Amino acid sequence: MTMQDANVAPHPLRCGRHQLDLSYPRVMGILNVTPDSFSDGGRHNALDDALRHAERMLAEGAAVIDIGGESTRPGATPVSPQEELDRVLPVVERLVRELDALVSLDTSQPQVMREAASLGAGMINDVRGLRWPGALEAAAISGLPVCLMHMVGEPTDMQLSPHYDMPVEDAVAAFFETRIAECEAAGLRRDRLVLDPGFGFGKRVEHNLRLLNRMQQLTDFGLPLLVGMSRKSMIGKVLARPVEERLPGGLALATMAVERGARIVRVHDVGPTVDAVNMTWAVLQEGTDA
Ligand code: 7PJ
Repeated sequence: MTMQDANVAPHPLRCGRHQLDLSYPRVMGILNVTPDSFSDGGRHNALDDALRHAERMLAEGAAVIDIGGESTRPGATPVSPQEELDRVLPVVERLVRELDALVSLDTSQPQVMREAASLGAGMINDVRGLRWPGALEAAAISGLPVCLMHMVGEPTDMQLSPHYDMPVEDAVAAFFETRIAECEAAGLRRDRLVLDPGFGFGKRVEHNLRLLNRMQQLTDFGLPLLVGMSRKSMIGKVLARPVEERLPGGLALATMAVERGARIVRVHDVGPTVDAVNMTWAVLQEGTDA
């Protein structure tokens, strides 16, 4: 496959009242509303802070705001469904009403999916790929697009001893193959799916590097690819940088992901990533009529 093949424009995603044009790579801004979210240090817990932070990310060019109320950092303790609802729903409601933002929900809980959808959220982002009981049904009924992420294990144990019996990119592709079929069988149409290899979820640094390098083969599914590597430990491990010094590494990874076909890049640092992605895209489009 050539670079150009990976850049064939996928269909626009219908995200409730919004359309997400994926004919070029877009940036998704991360809005954590967890007390222990490692990258924001809990500073965005208050509703007003969250709103202001989202507003800034939108101004910097984020196409989507991804709200997460469950910490999925390695070793994190699970939150109760009620706690997650309490954290997340007021933020969804205000982002939709006051900013008319395209909101994505980073959740595995069917109840959160249902209530967020009824408040006007436009996308579901499930790191567990709709594997929790009731999640597949809730997502199917919502009518919203869903990001299916690959993860081995659970956040509590996934980084203890990640191991694959086959090349990691093949394991990820096999997971997508099965999961896409199961989604379709449950009435969730293929054209509502977005795929994410799940960097850092049950993967050693070698797995992450290999997966990124070979990610282009995942474009064979003909579905948009989303990647999340912002500030992750793969950068920390390669460069020996603490979390607040991982932006340059993250921009390099975002660039490589776009070159390999990613159409949504999920990051904390929206402004710098928008520039990196747009610059990469300009080079990739050189010589085409687009
Ligand atoms: C990801 C995510 C990711 C998708 C998180 C963090 C940990 N959702 N949620 N992909 N990571 N789709 O942001 O460091 O990689 S939470």
